[in-house]
Amino acid sequence: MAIMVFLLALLPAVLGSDCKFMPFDCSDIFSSGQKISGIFPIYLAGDVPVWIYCHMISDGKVDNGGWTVIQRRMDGSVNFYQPWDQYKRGFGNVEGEYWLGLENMYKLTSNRKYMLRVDLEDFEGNQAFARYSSFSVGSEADGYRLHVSGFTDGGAGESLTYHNGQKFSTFDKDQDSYEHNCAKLHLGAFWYNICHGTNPNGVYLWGTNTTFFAIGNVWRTWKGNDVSLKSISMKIKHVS
Ligand SMILES: [Ca+2]
Repeated sequence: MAIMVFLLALLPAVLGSDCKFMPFDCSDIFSSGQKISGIFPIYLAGDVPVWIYCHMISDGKVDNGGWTVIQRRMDGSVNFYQPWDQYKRGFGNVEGEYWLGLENMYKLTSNRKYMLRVDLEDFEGNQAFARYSSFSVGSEADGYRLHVSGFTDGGAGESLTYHNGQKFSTFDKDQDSYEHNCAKLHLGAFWYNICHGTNPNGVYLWGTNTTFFAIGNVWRTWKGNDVSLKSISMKIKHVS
């Protein structure tokens, strides 16, 4: 009898730990049956949740699945001209604009293989995307170096491979390949080279602006260096 009571008392704890759904990314959430985009917790280390926006696509094709949104601009509500520490840890609002954080990107992509999709929209309502079959971010010790390859054109053209192999740079941590500071010149933070083909974390300029060179959240091969986009979001999906 005593053993029975003991086992019954233990049951909730056992069930609790066994049954608690702790998805690592939006692919897990999609696989669990959640097919509607929205905000969900993921667990990158232990039982501390990281809240994230999942973009769910059910097309039965290559994009089918849950996409973990690592960066999102949509209304200019968040200041993306932030220092290294913020880009490392992440900032913004999961309901709207945010940067997931380089350390979280490293945790994700060092554990699983991912593809990347970048969705773009201009202020006229035109949409395009670019997809890359491989995406990962290196460790902090390696400057959170970008590894991206395998481009497929969704109408946006190819503006990101120029950044492959670059370390991440912010205005207070210049790791670009230029003699000057790309983050300061282009008012953003990115895997700058000399300096960029796209500037997703640049200034939200509400469309065309030619006053300063390429400071907006631009994607050069789609709308050029002067047209800041209405929305740009970077999202990754587990490749099984
Ligand atoms: Ca430099």
